[in-house]
Order: sequence, then C-alpha cells, then structure tokens
Amino acid sequence: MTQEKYVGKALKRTEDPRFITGAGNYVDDIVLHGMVHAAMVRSPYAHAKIGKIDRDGVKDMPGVIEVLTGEDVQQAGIGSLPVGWLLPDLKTPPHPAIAQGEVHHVGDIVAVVIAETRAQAEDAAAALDVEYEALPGVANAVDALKDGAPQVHPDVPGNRAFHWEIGDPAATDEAFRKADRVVKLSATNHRMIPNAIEPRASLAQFTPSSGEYTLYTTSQNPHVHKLILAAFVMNIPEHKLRVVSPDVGGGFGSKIFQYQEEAIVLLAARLIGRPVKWAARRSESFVSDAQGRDHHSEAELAVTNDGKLLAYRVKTVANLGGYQTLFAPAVPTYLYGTLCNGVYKFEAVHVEVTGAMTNTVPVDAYRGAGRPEATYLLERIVDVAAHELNMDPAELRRKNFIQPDEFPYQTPVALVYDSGNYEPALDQAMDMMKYQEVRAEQEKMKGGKKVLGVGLISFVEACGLAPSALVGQLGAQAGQWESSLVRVHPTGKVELFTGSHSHGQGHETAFPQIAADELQIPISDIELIHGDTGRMPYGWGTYGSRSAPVGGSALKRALEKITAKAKKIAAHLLEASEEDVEHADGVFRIKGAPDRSKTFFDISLMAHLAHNLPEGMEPGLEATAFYDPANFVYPFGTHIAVVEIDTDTGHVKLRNYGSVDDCGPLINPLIAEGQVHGGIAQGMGQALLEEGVYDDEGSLLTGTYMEYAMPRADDVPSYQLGHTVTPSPHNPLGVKGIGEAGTIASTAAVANAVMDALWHEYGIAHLDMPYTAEKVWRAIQGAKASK
Ligand code: MCN
Repeated sequence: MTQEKYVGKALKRTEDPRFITGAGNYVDDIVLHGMVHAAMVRSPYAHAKIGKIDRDGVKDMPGVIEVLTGEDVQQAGIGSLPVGWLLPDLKTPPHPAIAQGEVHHVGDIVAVVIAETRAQAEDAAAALDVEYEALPGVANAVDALKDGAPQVHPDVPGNRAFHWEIGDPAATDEAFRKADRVVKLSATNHRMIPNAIEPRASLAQFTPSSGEYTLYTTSQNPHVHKLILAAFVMNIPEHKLRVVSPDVGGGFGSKIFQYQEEAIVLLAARLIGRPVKWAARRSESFVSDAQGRDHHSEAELAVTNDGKLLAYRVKTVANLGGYQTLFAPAVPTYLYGTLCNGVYKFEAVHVEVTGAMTNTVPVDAYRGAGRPEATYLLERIVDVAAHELNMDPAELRRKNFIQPDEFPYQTPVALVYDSGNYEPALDQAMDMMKYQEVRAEQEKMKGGKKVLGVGLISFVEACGLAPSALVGQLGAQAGQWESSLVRVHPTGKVELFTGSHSHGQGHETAFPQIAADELQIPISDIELIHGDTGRMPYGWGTYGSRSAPVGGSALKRALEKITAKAKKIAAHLLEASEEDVEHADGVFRIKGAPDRSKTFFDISLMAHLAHNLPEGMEPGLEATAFYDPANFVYPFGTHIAVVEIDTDTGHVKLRNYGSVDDCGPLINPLIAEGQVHGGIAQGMGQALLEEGVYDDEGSLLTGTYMEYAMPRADDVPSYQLGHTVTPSPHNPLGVKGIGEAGTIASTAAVANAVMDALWHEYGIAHLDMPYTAEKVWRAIQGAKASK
C-alpha cells in the first residue's frame, strides 16, 4: 500500500473544530478551587508623581481581600521587568511590576485590588483614591528628543535611549556623489495598537508545601516567560515555576513579552495563599499591551536617470514609549535597519536609528516587527523615484533586483540572504493581477469622479530567528534554537512535543503532517503537545515566523532519530542487516522481498516490550533533538494592490489585492494561505484605517473601537494568491516562514496604491498613512487649490 503524503497537502486544521464550537481552553476558562480576582488600578495620567494611595478607603468594600501597591512589590523583592536585547550605550529605565513614585504612561499600574469576584475587584479598583501630581509629558518621539522636552525618566538623559547605526557611511556618501538625482522622503510610520481576539489573561497558583508556582498565561513563548519571571522578576529557582499557555486567541507579537500583571498575580497568589486571576478588559488592552511601529524617518535614495538604484540613506527616530519591554531595542535596530536593503543591489546603505522614550504605552514587536517599517519606507521611496523618473514602478524594481545566481547574497547591512529568485514572483503577480490592463484602465479613468491607483511592491524579509551565536553577538540575551521531543507509545501512537507555540498558526495540523511523512503512519495517530513548560523540553517559542523553519526542523531531526532506531529494530526482527532494510510504503521491509516487513506498530511494541531487541539497545522509542539554524531564512514576494478613490469624498476602496509569496516548499498550503490572508488584512488596516493617536502630552485619544478602526470583512476584497518555491538551502525542510509576510508587504502595497492614484491625478508625492477619507479629501482640495 502506498503511504499517503501529507506535507504539501491542504488539510483542514484539526484544531479548528474545538475553536469554532466553543470547546477551546483559554486562560480565562480555567477555574481553580478558591480562586480570587485581581483588578488593576491604572494611571489616567501619562506622566505624574504618585501621591497618597488610600488603601483603607476600599479595604472594607464587599469581597475585598488585599490592595497592593509599588511598596509591596519593592518589599517582596520583585525585580524590574528586564530587557532581553542589549545595544551599546542602551539606557534602560527600571520597569517595576507596580509603578513606584512615578507613572510613565496612561495605563501604568499604580495599585492592584484582589477580591472574591471580578466585579468586586473592579468596583474597589474604581473606588480607590490615588493622589497624583501631574508632570509634563511628551508623546511624539521627535519632540521628545528636542532640547527642553519633558524628561520621561531621570536616568535616560534627553530621552535618548540609544543611537545605533549600520552600513558604511563613507561608501554611502561616495555612491550619492555619483547619483544623477537624490530622491527624498520624509515619512511617519504611525502607532499601531494590537488587537488579538483574546485579551491577555494570567492566573497564578502557589503551593506553599513545595514552594511551586503555576502560571497560566496568554504567552507566545511560555519557556521564555518562565526563565525571565523566575530568574529576574520573582527571584525563585526556575524549576519552581511552571508556565502553561493553553489555547491562546492570537498574539501578533503582543504576547511575547513579560508583563507587569504576570508578576503581580504570582506575588498575590503567594501573599494571599489562593489562586489569583486577572483578565484584561478590551479597554485595558489598549493601554497595557505593547504597541507597534511609530517611526519617523528621513530617507534618501541615490539614483541614475536610467533607473539604477545606487545607494540608500535612512535616519529614523523610533518611539519606545514609557518603558522598554523585552525586544524593544531590537525591533527598530536589528530587525529594521538590517532589512533596509530590500531586494535591490545597492552599492551602499547606511541606516541610523535613535530610540526615544516618551510618555506613551511601550512599543515592541507587532507582527513583522521592524520589517514592515523597513519595507514600507524603502518601497515607498522606490515608488517616489519611479514617479520622478517617469518609469513604471515594476520596471524600476526589475532593473535593480539581486539576481538568482548571486545568492547567498551579502547585503551592505549585515544580512546574508540565503536564497531568492525575485523576478518570477514579480512576473506571476503582474500576470495574475493583469497589471498592464489595470494601468490602461487607470488612464481611462483619469479625471473622473473615481480614480484608480496601483501599488506594487517587491519585498524580502528575514525570519526563522536564527543562529544563537549570531544573535548573541548582536546583543540578544536569548538563544534562538528550538527543541522537539517525539514520544512513541507501545501501540504506535505518537506525541510530538515542541517549544514552539501555536496561537492561531495551525501547528497542531502542520507539525503532525511533517511527522506522518517521516514515520509513514496515519496522521490521526499523531498529536502535537505545546504550551506547557512542565511537559516539554526547553524552547524559545513563536515569533519572527520561526516555528516552521526552526521548530519544524527540530522536529524533523527528532523524527529522524526515531526512524533510525526503528530501522535497527526492524533489521534485528527480520534477521537482516540494516543496509538491506528500507522504510517505504508505510513499513520497514527487506529490499527486494517486500513480503518480509515490520509495521511501525510491530516495532513500537517491541521497543517497549524489549523481548527481542538488538544487543545493548535501550528499550523505548523516544527522541529529543535541538536545532540551531545556520542563518535566518529569507521569504520574499511581490504584492499588488489596486485602489479606487472617490475624488468627491476622498474615500479609498481596496478593489483588488494579489500576492505571490515564496516561503519555500509549503507544508500546508491552506494554512500558509490563511496566514497570508490574515497578514494582508492586518497590513491594509494600517494603511487605510488603524492609528493609535496620543495628544501631545501622552493621553491616548483612540482607546476604544469607536476611535480605533479595525479592518472588517467588507473593507477587504477577495484576494488572489500565488506562490513560487525557492527552498532555503540550510534547513532540512527547505521552508521559510510565512506568518508575517502578508503584513510586511501589504501596508506598503496599499500605501503605494493610494499614492499612485494621487500622484497620477494630482501630482501629490507623499502623504502619511492612514489614508482616511478626510485626509485624502483635504489633500485633493489642497492640490486643486494650488493648480
Ligand atoms: N507554513 C507552511 N509552509 C511554510 C511555512 C509555514 O505550511 N513553508 C505553516 C506552518 O506550518 C505554520 C504556519 O504556516 O502552521 C506559520 O508558520 P511560520 O511562518 O513558521 O510562523 P509561526 O508559526 O512561527 O508564527 C509566527 C507568526 C508571527 S511572528 C505572528 S506575529 C503571527 C503569525 O505568525 N501571529 C499570528 N500568524 C498569526 N496567525 C494567527 N492566527 N494569530 C497570530 O497571533
């Protein structure tokens, strides 16, 4: 019987029935005996000194058990939440679990009320009287760096947390001297607020007899939570903390980091001696989940009149917010600056980034983390150049692509791209989207009530984070390998354990697909277990689209150990030499004598019964592997957006969207497409709708869905998706990540489409996102008035 192939098959996700029938098990679904509830008292001020906190005023309210403040955290020896990536001269202000003395952003925690029920805790939290002395605040990062700006933290002079650069400034100057033209772009990549379906939640339990804690929390990387919370925050031995992240309803980057609330429930559970749960209200998420993007950049592109891109120079100010969370310093530097080369063959690139503290919610990784910002800026300025040179944007790109025979390709900004072939993706996307016909239609519609814009971008991204030694040299306080344990039970049923975490990415389907092919058994015999540090070997979790290339590769290696041992057992049972045994068609059999075979069940059973094993072989069939990749992986592609703008109202409609992505061989095309679908919606949301807005001093003006516009189904068209396959040469599956590609590409594609329309119609070179009807209408009125 021929064994069914699973990798490459568009299987429906096996986890979905439990999600769509309400059978998921999320943190807030967990109820423990004696559990009580925590409600956070959050600062309404962006910057203020904390005065008297009247705990006694609420202690007699119904159900109230305890009120904790910064003093309690200090007395309990709870450490500051650490930063996990160091840069030279990085200034890192302390980040206590509960603010001590001063608050630094709206939503900073000043006290916590623990009560019998959630309602009682929230009522008392609302009633708690806290005195504040307001201090001047600053929200805009460029303003924060100006002389005389309000000082956010005393130990970060001038609010300048770091200055970082990459690339060769002299070589860049030299290339600029050769240019016929310097194209300039001053652009803001505005603040994004993450909105996973499931708000963050944490539940802590403390067992006094053993001194052990269990933390159920909405994490993308429970092992990292365990390491940091145990070793740096709670100051307890790591083996005394078990972190469980059961079903998690989306993260998009915002659930990578350790948050104040996690330390608070751990401390409260110990002090009170009962399990303590906190679950965010959506309005809390707006002021407490780490936010995204928020750059202001000045970019310059050196070009020749015939369309050669010579060099690129970027100066960026990155807003870090009121504290630095786990990856904050890495996002606008190593994840952003190193990607500024894009898909082009530049002679030189130079990027400078200044990180500024402000009185806003902290900024950290948000799907794509630095790479959407780099792609947006570069692909926007390449379009401005195309417009100035009067060249077709597709042709300008094609002319400057790194060529397929130039890989591995050393860029001027540190990265070595592993493999790529950019032109076929561009061609396929142009064909699929009928690019030339749309351009003709655009000409036809010129001057009408509705006008068209076409946005085309070609991108590359670095994901599958990555060699531990390299990221260590660059400042990461973490390893970047992944582990997998494969446990075969006597009956041949298999459990896969991974340090990766699935919170919407479909690992429970895709990982068993890899295993079913390697073991040649039905996929229904295999189950993936993840998200519990008490059950699996160490791992570094899910972010930077690393689960398939790094976690999947660790799994492949562990599976290979299983099949190697199984083959030895089969040879022994068949009384043949190992070289004469092949693993094919779902059995281990003697080459040339297919009737002499052993099934996976026969072997699993014998491995456990151990009645007849090769001499010296240990019983059991279980293997662990650790995989540390040799490089990042570099997915790429071309995305094309077509927008229609109503010139009377300024309303922008995304009419068509097509993408051709290359993430190497697809493990599960349905899942990969789903990832691209969600990613496109997230990226177009930034271009057209979403914007986190603060007033000058740091009050959040977009703290609810009334002001913060998330994309809805009727904002997006039906996408057209295609792919090319260029394997990564350095991992055993050849796969590259796909989890962020849609978001990395689509913001730039949609932005270019809007600006393409406004350039063709009115000669407007650039507007900052989001392209709301009002903004577009005003720009059109301005352009008409100045004609
Ligand atoms: N895959 C595949 N073939 C490939 C590559 C990947 O079939 N060549 C599949 C993988 O098997 C996996 C999925 O695609 O099931 C995504 O894999 P990968 O690109 O490795 O990304 P991760 O699983 O590491 O997910 C992380 C990535 C990131 S960084 C963010 S942010 C993000 C994203 O995934 N957050 C998400 N996608 C999300 N999707 C949902 N629903 N929710 C989130 O919070």
